[in-house]
Amino acid sequence: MSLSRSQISALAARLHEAQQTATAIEQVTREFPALSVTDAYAVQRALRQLRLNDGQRAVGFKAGLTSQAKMRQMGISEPSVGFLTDSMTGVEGGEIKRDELIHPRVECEIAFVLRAPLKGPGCTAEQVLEATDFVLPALEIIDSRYKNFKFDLPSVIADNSSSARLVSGGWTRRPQDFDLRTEGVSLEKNGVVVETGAGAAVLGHPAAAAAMVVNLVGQWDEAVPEGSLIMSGGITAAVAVSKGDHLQARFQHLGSISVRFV
Ligand code: OOG
Ligand code: MG
Repeated sequence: MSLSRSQISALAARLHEAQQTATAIEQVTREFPALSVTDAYAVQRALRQLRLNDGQRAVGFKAGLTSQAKMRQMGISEPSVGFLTDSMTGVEGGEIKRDELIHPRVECEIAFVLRAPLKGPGCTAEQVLEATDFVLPALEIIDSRYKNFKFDLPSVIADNSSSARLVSGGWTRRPQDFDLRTEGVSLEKNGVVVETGAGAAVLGHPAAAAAMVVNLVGQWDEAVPEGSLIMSGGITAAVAVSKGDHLQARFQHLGSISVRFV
């Protein structure tokens, strides 16, 4: 680790404030060019602690940058992980306040809900499927706290992989009952299809992306608890949204979910 405890706390506090005030800041690697991925996850965990201290409840984890569409869009070729809290969850068919966010974007994901805890290293896609209670469709609303939505890998990890909001709904299904790899999805913005994709976009299988999450979290000796939500990463590229926009994802076997920005 190249950063001291107090530097890690200071960076976490800066990112926490940027999120709370919806104000874009410089990438953290501007000031700390040597910031490693390990340092960045230490900042992310300190940020999680700040949010838990504020009374938020941890609800799970998300994979970031698991699809080619996302890697190409962001210019980063390595996946990341972020934490999720209850304050990030929105209501299916509900509204999201645009002004609480800096420059929101929306992407389609498949989410897993665990009925048994999982711990890495060595977690496999098969183990994820076995430990899954059900899968459900989700829209993730990401919002980088960095100016111009631009970042390198350590910076985006410190910023909790751009996590901002998520909306899940549609139908809950057992992952054994259909093929998650060929599960198709289309994303409409104001009635126009703007993105399409299928489950295999995320590391070949959404369960492989979820296993990656478990293994990364396992690196700091943490298990993913029973009942956790694991978001397996954007299948499609993320779409920028403005006030008034209506976003709807239609999944082949998982139903549809929508959200409106107000
Ligand atoms: C980083 C977060 C990526 C995903 O699903 O790939 C992400 C970003 O693109 O801002 O959530
Ligand atoms: Mg995502």
